Amino acid sequence: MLEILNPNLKNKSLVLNRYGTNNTTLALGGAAVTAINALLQELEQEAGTTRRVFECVPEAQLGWRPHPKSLTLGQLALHVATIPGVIAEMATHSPFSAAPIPRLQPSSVAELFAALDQSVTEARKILSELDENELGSTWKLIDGDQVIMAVPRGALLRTLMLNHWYHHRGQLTVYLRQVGSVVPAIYGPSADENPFMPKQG
Ligand code: NI
Repeated sequence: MLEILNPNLKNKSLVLNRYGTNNTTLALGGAAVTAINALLQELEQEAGTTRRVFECVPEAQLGWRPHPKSLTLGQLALHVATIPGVIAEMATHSPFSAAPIPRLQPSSVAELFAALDQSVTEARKILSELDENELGSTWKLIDGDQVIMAVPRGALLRTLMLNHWYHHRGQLTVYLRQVGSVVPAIYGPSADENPFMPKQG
């Protein structure tokens, strides 16, 4: 996050190479897929995993928070639910004016699933309509006449729509452990779930 705030860092050129207009296809097993299709596939896969994490959210604990400075379990889960749609939508507006993020408290787990479905539908639609060349164009976040962030649109989608989504989902699993719920396997086994071990008996 800090790296992409500074447009002078070397890292920026790596991002540009990856999403630049001259190199937007990735060869995978002989078949060329576009960078947008790669983002779309990842979105679908991770939406499924996020639903599994939401299945472990206990409704009675939505107001729990680990520290006075932290979001509640419900606020954090709702943030996770809305990230793909909100960031994809932001990517369609440049310059985008910075505004405080509302921290809404959901009253049910059903609300989380509904918000996630809506958010993923929105992100899917925006990505599907995006021109591959637009991934390399610069997206700017501004506060008045100050530029806070300037990155290629593809980098915004990679870091803020996806990586930032996983960051908060990982944080959410720590909350789940702390409230005594089940922690699902995500990229590897958890103490409660190990899909990689053969079933016994
Ligand atoms: Ni966040």
